[in-house]
Amino acid sequence: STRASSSAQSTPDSYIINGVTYPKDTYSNIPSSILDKLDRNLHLKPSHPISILRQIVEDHFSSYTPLVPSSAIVSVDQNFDELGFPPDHPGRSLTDSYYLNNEYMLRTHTSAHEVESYRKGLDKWLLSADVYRRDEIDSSHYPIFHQMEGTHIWSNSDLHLLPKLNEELEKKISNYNIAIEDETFISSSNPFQSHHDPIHAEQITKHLKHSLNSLIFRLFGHQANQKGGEPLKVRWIEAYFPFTTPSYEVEVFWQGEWLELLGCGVVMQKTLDQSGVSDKSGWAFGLGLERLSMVLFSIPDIRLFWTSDPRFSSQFKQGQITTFNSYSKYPPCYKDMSFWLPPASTNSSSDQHGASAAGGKISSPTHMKPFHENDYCEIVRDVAGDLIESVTLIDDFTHPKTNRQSKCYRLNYRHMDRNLSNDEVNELQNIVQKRVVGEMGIEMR
Ligand code: FA5
Ligand code: MG
Repeated sequence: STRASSSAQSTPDSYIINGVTYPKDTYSNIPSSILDKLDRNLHLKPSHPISILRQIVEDHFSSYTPLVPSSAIVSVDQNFDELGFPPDHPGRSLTDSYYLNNEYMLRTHTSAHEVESYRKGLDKWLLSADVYRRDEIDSSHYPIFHQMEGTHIWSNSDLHLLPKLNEELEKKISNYNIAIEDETFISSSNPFQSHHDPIHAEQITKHLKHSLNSLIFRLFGHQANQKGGEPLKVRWIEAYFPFTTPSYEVEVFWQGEWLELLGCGVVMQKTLDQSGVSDKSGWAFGLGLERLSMVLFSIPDIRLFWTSDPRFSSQFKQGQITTFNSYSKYPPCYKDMSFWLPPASTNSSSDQHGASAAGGKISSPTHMKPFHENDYCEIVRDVAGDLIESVTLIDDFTHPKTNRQSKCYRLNYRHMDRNLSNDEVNELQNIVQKRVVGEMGIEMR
């Protein structure tokens, strides 16, 4: 069975996870659908596509120490404060992250483990883990996904070695049929750190780019070469993270769209200072394993990673990137839901830890909370579990006289392993309706 070996329970007063009690407070917002999936560890099941990619990345960076943190629970300090997230960063809000209470949360990214890993004295490591974010629902978004963090730091007295290392990497990466677009430059919005000698900072940035391009060649090179002619398009763009500068994101062009694979940058001195390694400098990246798997294995729906259907699991072999053959899906069934928002509601949405710090105040857990799509989606997901395939806004209307706002969402249900009956779907839809009316103060149209 794929069942977790851990135990997670929610009582009215507390969460009890692997024997540890976390008292609930006004922050507590983890539904049972998420608790049930803690410690499923897809990234550690040898022939699961998420794990196959983890192993290939570990094999590529073979001199880096692989790390696996023991629990998805981290302190708010580890996930945000230590990394320099400002107090009003939107990623901290209750609509975007899962909190046990005001002190502990489910990590939203593997960067939460940077400080403790540097503290171990490791200069080169890779860390893979499940991460949790409240999010919309569609074929590429799921509230749990997997990241891999990688980093390389050097004693400042060794930075003079970098030009030689960079030359070797440049030689290695010159033979692949991949077109890399990089028009990024250093500017006041994406600067070197002031205490770094710009010559050293430039060499670290080069080593970062060469190392990741070489990983991308390793992952995509075979496919790009096979296609004959058409090079795979990869681009580097400037980004912002509170814990790196300069910062970048890497995207690949896939099925007509640019798909973001990873965020990265030169590690902020503050992170290294807190880790007790002030005399070191280097780079770090955070890679989304689902995104990469969907592209490399041609997996069309992110929920497939969680299925126990052997038609899925039997297709993958350790060490191999193969094309997934979609098996026939059972038919979908959709139902629309129209409702009026509570008065004076505003929309908000944000993802991405790189998002600018502007705007999102921590939402207070009171009844007159503004409508947020993530809250809506979470109730839908809590009721329908993996039977919900997508939730799409199909109409957004403001009454010209009363100024009241209404929305219509299309809820698309589908069972992965059998047909769903109309009665079954109606029943789910009714439960969703009751819960959103009761919990979100909205009114059905
Ligand atoms: C981060 O999480 C940073 N911690 C990355 C980082 C690490 C930057 C080290 C600098 C240094 P971001 O939120 O952009 O950044 O997520 C990183 C990657 O995770 C994305 O590029 C994407 O591949 C993946 N990802 C993000 N959100 C989702 C999602 N909802 N579903 C699937 N994959 C996602
Ligand atoms: Mg991003």
